[in-house]
Amino acid sequence: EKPGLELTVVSVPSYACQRHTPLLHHNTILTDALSILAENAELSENEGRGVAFRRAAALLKSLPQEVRGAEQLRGLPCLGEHSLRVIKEVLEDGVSHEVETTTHSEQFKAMKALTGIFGVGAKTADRWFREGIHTPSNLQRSGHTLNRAQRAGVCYYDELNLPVTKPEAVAIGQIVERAVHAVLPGAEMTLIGGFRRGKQTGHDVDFLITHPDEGREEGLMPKVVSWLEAQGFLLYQKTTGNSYLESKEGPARPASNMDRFERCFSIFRLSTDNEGREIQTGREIQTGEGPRSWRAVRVDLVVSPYSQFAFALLGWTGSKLFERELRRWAIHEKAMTLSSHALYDRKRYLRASSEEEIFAHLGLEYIPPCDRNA
Ligand code: TTP
Ligand code: MN
Ligand code: MN
Ligand code: MN
Repeated sequence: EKPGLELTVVSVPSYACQRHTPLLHHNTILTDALSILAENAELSENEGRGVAFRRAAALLKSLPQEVRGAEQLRGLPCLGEHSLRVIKEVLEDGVSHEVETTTHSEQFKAMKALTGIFGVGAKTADRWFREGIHTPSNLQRSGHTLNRAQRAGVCYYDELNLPVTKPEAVAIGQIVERAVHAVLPGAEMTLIGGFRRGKQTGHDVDFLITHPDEGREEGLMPKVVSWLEAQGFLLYQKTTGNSYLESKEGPARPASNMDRFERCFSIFRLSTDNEGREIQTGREIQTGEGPRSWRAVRVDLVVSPYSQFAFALLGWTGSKLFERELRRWAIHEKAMTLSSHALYDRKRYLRASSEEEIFAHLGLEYIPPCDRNA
């Protein structure tokens, strides 16, 4: 055996929520390949296959060293037959034939382009693809009736596919904070999603809003939205009222993984120069009519009651795979149910006022947000 190829890992736990997964890791070439296959499976609505590739990629992201040979993978969990085959191919040849074929396939390219439109999911995109629609411009020419979200999605297509930078996220945060404080003094706002995990860019910016006096947060979203609209900050918004039931035994267990918080999916109009009160983000948007001094940014807002805040924070920080693994750990290893609202040990509601307490209830080591990049 060649020296120096031995990984210094003795054993790696099999759930992503048991591991530290930093943003920057040592196996990007392998995880990029597996992510393409995961994405393709998800776009083909093959969820199980998608999760298998995501789990394999997450395992590699958590390793302390670069994998140089397949022999180093012996005894590691989460690597299915298919993922192992792809990994070996990339290690030996530098590329995987399946990944190359996928990236160049007309269907994959079209599905990515179409689901890249805000308001378009895999089902709709697939229907359009079968009709010969492969791009947003094909769609515009097709004469299909689009809903309000999709019309905004097509209108701001290029900008919404431009990564949101950290300074832009900070600038949006300042606007949301002003809105929240203007309509409800004492309300608290927290950055969640990828930016809370330390990402330097994102596809959107996510915020969680709450108030220390339980009940004061009720009906907060429409007020925040009205304030933002009056100030001209919103290009699009869709607000959904909360739909959870609560009793003295705690919040009801949601039937699905979708949570039931009051929320708003929106598109912000963010100034990119110093004319507005927002900070300079140093970016000029090119349009058909020439440059302009603002850009469109996707923003998600969620409101939670104070008693559910820790669960909402944990549930909305991600990554999506980390969340899925937490719920899987809870059910399969602890016979508990975890949601963004609550944790139940069979019938018993387990209270928590911090993420640390939730990890403790679950019998897990605390993993900080920057290590949840599974
Ligand atoms: P996203 O904003 O989709 O993802 P992200 O912030 O991790 O990555 P990106 O930089 O691309 O934006 O979702 C953030 C978290 O919110 C994710 O962990 C899943 C959670 N979430 C819910 O719990 N319920 C929902 O309905 C949605 C849309 C997201
Ligand atoms: Mn080969
Ligand atoms: Mn996000
Ligand atoms: Mn989001």
